[in-house]
Amino acid sequence: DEERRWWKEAVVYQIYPRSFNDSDGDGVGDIPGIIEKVEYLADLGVDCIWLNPVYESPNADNGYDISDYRAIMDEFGTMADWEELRDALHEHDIRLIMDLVVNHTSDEHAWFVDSRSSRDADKRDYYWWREGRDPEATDLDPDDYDTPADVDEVPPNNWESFFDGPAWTYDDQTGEWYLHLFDRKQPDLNWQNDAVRDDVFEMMEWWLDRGIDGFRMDVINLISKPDGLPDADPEHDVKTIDRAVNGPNIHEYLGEMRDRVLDEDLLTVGEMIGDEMPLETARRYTSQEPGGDGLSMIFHFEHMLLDEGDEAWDVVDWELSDLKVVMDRWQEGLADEGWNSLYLNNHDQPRMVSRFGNDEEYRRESAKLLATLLHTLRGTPYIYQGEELGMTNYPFDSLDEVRDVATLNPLRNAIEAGTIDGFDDVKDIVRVKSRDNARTPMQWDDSEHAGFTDDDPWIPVNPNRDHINVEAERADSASVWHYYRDLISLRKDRDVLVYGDYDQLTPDHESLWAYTRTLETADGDDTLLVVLNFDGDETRFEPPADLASEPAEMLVSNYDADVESVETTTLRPWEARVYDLA
Ligand code: TEU
Repeated sequence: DEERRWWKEAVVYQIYPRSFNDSDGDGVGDIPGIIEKVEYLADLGVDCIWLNPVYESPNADNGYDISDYRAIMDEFGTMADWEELRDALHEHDIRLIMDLVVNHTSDEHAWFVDSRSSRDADKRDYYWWREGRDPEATDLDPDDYDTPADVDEVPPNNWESFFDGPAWTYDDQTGEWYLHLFDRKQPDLNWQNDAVRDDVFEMMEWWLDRGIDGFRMDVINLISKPDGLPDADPEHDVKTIDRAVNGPNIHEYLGEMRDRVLDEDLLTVGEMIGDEMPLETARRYTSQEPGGDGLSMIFHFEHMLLDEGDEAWDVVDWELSDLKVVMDRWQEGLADEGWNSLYLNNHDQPRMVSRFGNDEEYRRESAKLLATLLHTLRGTPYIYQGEELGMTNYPFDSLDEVRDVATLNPLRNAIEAGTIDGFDDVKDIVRVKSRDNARTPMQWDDSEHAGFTDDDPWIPVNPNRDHINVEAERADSASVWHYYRDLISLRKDRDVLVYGDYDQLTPDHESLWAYTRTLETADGDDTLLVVLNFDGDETRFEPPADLASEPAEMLVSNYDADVESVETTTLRPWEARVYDLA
C-alpha cells in the first residue's frame, strides 16, 4: 500500500515575491505584502507555499544570485517580517518551503569575494577557477570573449551560459577564468569541495531550525560537473546543458544531503533541467527507499520543451498527442516508485492559458480545463500566482518593458552582432516566450496598478487587469478562481485524486484526453473518469465499452452539464468533465 504523505495530498502555491503584493509603495512586492494576503491564500485553500528567493541579493537574476543565504533582501523586508509570515502561514495550516539556490551564488557573496582575491585564497576552491587556453590549440575565436587587450586566451572549454554568451569569465585580478552556467554574476559552486558541501548543508539546517517545511532546489541536477570539464561537441549539436546535467556525482551529493539534512516529512522538490530524463534516473531521485536520493518529487522539463524550435528564438506548435506521451511516460514511470509534480507554468515560463489554452475567446474555459488536468493527474499540483485567475501573457511592445536577464542578454547580444535590427524583429517571440510574461504584477483589482502597488511597479501591469483580477473573480461564482477553489477542496475529500491509479484512454486522439483514476477501497473501486476537449471546436467522445452507460454523476465541469451515466457525447470548446463513477 502507498505510504501517505502530506506532500502528496497538498496543493502548492508558488509566490514570486517581487510581483505578488507591495506593502510600502516602492513598486516592488515584499514580505509584509504577502502577510496581508495570507487570508486570501487560506480562502483559496492551498496547503503549502513555495516562496521564490527572498535572500540578500544584488538581483542580477531576481534573487537567484544570492549574496547572503541567512539574510533577507532589504527590498523584501527583514528577518522579523519573514518570521511573521512563517507564523501567519502556519497558524492557517499552510506550510512553507523555501527556494534553495546552491548550484551558484552571487559574485558578491563573501565566499566568492574571498575566492577571487588571490590564487591561494582560503575559498579559492569553492568555485571553478581554471587557466585559459592558447586560442591556436582550439577552435575558439578570442574575439568572442571579453578579455583585456594583452590577454590572448580563450576559456578552458567552449561551454555557453544558459543566459547567452560564454559560461566562463576572465578575472583580471588573478588571471584565471571562473565558470558560470548562468549570468557572469552567478559563479558556480564547486561541490567536489567538502567544505562547500559542509557549508551548504549547515545553511540548510539553519533554515530548517527556523521551522520551514522543505525546499525547492534550484537547478539541482547541475551541481555535479562532468570530470575534466570537457568541451561540448558543436558538430553534434551537444550543448552545455547536455554536458552538465545529472553529472557523475549527483547521487552521491544528494544522498549525502538526505543523510545529513533531510527527512521524509519535508517537501523537497528538485528542479531538474534538461531534455528527456531516463525514468530510472527519475526514480532514483525520488525514491524513498535506502539507496534512493529521497527527494519528494522533481520538476522535469519535458513538457516545457514541446514548443521549442531548433534556434534559441524559435517556437513551434505543440501537439496534444505529444503532451500526452510526455505526461503518460511520467505517470506510468513513477506509478510504483517516486512521485510526480504537476505544473504547466511558473516564474520562468509563459502563462499556461496563453501557451496551452486559448487566452482569447475561450480563456475562461481553457484555464479551467488546464486546472482540471493539473488537479486530476497523479501527483502534487503547483499553482503559480495568478494562474487561479487565468492570468495571461503580456503584450510587450518595446525593450523598455523587458526586465529579465534571460531575455535581455540574448537580445542585446543579437542587436550588437547585427543578427536582428531591434525589438520589433523579436517582439512576437518575446510575447510568447519571455519569462517576464509570468512576472508582471499579480492582479488584485482593476485599478491602474492592479492593487499591487501605489506607485509605479517595477515591471508593467498587464492592461487586462481591467477584467482579470481577484476582486472580479471572487465576485463571480462561475469564475476561474472559484473553480480552482472547488478543485483544491475536492482533493481533501477524495483520496482517489491523490492515490488512485492513472489510466490513459485516448493516447492518439488529436484533441481529446480522457483517462480514469481508480482507487481500490474496502467497498470496491472508487473511479473517476476525466474527459478533456483540448480544442476550440466541438469533439465527440465515445466511452470505452466497460464504462459505457455506467451510472455516474458530474463531479466537476466547466460548462453546465448534468448526467446520470457515461454516454457518448459532444463536448463543447475546451469542455472539461470529471465523472464520478463511485
Ligand atoms: O531556472 C533554471 C533554468 O535555466 C530555466 O528554468 C530557464 O529559466 C528556462 O528554461 C527559461 O529560459 C532556475 C530558476 O528557476 C530561474 O529563475 C533562474 O534564473 C535559474 O535557475 C538560475 O538560478
